[in-house]
Amino acid sequence: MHPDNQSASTSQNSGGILIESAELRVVELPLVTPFVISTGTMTHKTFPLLVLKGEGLEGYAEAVMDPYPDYLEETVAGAMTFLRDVLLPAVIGKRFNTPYELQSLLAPWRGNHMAKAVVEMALWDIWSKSLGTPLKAVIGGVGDSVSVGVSIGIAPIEKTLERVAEVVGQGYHRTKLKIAQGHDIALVEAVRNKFPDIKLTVDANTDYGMNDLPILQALDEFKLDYIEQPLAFDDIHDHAKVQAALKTAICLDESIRTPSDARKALEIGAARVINIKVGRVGGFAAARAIHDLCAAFDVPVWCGGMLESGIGRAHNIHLSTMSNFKKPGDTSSASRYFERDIIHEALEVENGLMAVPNNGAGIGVTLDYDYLERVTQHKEEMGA
Ligand code: OSB
Ligand code: MG
Repeated sequence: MHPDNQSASTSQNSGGILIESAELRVVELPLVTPFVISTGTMTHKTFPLLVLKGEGLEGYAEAVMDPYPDYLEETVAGAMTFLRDVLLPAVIGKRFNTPYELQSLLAPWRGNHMAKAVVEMALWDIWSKSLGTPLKAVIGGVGDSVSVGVSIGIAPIEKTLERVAEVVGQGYHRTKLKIAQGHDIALVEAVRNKFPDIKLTVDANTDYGMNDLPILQALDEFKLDYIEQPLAFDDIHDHAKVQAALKTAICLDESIRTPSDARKALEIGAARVINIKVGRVGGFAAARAIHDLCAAFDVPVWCGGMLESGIGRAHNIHLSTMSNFKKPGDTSSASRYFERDIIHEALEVENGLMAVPNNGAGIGVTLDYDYLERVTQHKEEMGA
């Protein structure tokens, strides 16, 4: 068990990891196909990438905010400022006996869970490397592979049917359809008619309101495993009303940014499934707390994705090895998104299973610095 939160020590005692310097980049990778959800279209994946360095080791993480606030409020530019001016100076030169010691340095700052997460996740990576241990072992996960599904972006019905046939043929364990106003009942009906037995879910990315209850009740007839985030990103309360009106489980994504959000949602019955994105909730400490809370409420969780490169994908896969990740996660093959990834290892799914990367300790993948340089838009070094 972890010790209580304490201020990070700068003393030179052995044990733990001394963070000596950091490298912060903005990376942009072209997507193989544009990804369309109710809030907009992505053609590129643009993200802050952080390398923490110390004692000859490197810890990696990527942040999941978008350039503009369309999924949640954080932005890449805001995160870069907060990381450069505040969070990284607080971390560089400090020794961490456990990643939990970071919490007291993050606590004074409001929100910005995605920016906090990138520091926290890189610290877990370098810390588990300092122990010579895979990340999954230090977060309490087990197993060599995790169950995976696919998230299918918004497209015409015929195109969607082709995509579903493809991913079902590839053996993915669950198919999630992105829905939006005007792209919902007929789409789900067509997919369900053609694939009567697949594990099927929908994700509205907040496109509906309480007035749309009839649409959600129509979707209730298609044996969906869950309906993800139908209502506003900052709403928990009304999701409880919708959940009470449906047989199908509601799954919350955007609305859960903290363990306290999860507790409130569980207490009022706003969701019967929760999507945990470690990059959305502020890191592994919060992800583990939400995971455990959900288990106590007998609510299964699954690992969401944000079209991450191999670095974020590796973190997500390790997270998914924890026991209450009982539903397939969105850690599908990297090649579905990117022609070329920024890591050396290929993260590819076989028969619906993604192997937990194990090329060394920590997240078990290695940065391809040659390619990374080519896709880096901006780079700064601190403390070197
Ligand atoms: O809601 O899960 C979401 C991608 C961008 C923004 C939000 C979401 C998604 C996905 C993609 O569903 C999942 C993936 O990484 O494959
Ligand atoms: Mg979602």
